[in-house]
Amino acid sequence: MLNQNERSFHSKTIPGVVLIIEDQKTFSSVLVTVLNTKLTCATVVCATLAEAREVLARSHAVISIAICDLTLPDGSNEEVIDAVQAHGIPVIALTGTFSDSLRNLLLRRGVVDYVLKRSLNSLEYVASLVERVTRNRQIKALVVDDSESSLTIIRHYLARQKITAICTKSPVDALAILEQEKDIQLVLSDHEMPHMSGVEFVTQIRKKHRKEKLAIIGISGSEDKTLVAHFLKSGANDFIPKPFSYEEFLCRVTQNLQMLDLIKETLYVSNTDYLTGLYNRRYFFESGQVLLQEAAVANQSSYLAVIDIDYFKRINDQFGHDVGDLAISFLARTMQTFFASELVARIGGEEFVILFHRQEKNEILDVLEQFRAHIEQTPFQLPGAASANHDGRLAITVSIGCASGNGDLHALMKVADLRLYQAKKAGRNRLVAG
Ligand code: GH3
Ligand code: MG
Repeated sequence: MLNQNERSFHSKTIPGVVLIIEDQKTFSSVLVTVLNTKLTCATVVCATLAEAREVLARSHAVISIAICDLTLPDGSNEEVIDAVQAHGIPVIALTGTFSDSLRNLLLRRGVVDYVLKRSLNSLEYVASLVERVTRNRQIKALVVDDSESSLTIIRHYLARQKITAICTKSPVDALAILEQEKDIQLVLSDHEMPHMSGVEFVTQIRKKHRKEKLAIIGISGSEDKTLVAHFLKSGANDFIPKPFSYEEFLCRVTQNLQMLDLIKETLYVSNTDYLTGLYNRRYFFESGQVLLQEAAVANQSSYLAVIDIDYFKRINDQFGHDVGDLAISFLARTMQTFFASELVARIGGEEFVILFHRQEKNEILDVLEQFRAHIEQTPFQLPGAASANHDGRLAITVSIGCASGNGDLHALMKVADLRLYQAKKAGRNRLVAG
């Protein structure tokens, strides 16, 4: 089931402010446009180092990342980078020219990445980097390597990308860490290690953790040409040969994390109702059936409630479709509050369901009755001012059918639907539970 993090995941909002230090006005305004097309973010543009220093002194606490041109009228490469990094702010360096010595300097200085100011493509790359680094602040990686120097380099490279790393020399300890730290999304593993090889380590992980949720990258300096295939066949998502450059490491890690994001986004879109953010019909029937079968195996009955707004068509007719949508959203929010630990879904226009995890019948009927009364007594705010027709607020009522059963969700649904129909027929705004 999707958790709250996953539900709010699709947002492309960058928290804080993106600082752009760039003296060419045309370039900075195109950059701001590209950032705003791809992301929702606040930007501040400074044309000189002096201006940037002022902004940093005043507002460093809210600046989440800086994009720095390296050729400013009043400062050298290193001065620009130092001024920003002094506040612990990650730097993406922009450069018009490129040389090995500049690359070495930038990497020594610990920038997240450097980008050649060439085309629109490079600006889009900057936008994707800003998004990646922002998301990386939530990413936890597990690094396993028996070599202290490798661990140090990888930890350092991950820190540059704002990824938190948990490092260990022992794959056995790493498996235990994975059990404890449920939010690890990336594993980087060496191959030749005492007690367990990297390939064996990956095999062990894949017994419990799917590729779509946890990315594993094998890392090795072995001459064995078949090792890459071994890693991938055991369930690794990718492989980086040692020795590797920072740029290669960054690209591989980014690509793998982006793949996880893409899968998460796709899952979110296919399982969620767009208007309310609740689960949709498809998700409800798929995961509801599993929950019901699990309950049946444990010899427990399951309870299902079907909720439908009364005379909803009249709201649409009288106030318009938009107000109808507001009523649906209001009901969905209230359901999320009342039934936070249950499976709640919108399965039709104004029809909602709750599959209860709890077992106690009286408790379930009590909370459903409280919910019905709360909806009746809590008008929601209409947009615009009050008019002769209404006082600016609108109350709705709901009818509820509730049923219990074992194993078959469709059969349970049929009974709950029948009871909903009985609630409607008996005058609406009531609960019928058989
Ligand atoms: P009852 O009390 O018997 O449930 O009557 P009702 O008017 O609520 O039910 P009916 O089935 O007659 O009408 C439901 C209406 O809901 C018809 C449809 O146009 C509207 N509807 C369905 N989906 C949406 C939606 O997403 N937004 C809005 N605003 N209206 C919707
Ligand atoms: Mg209705």
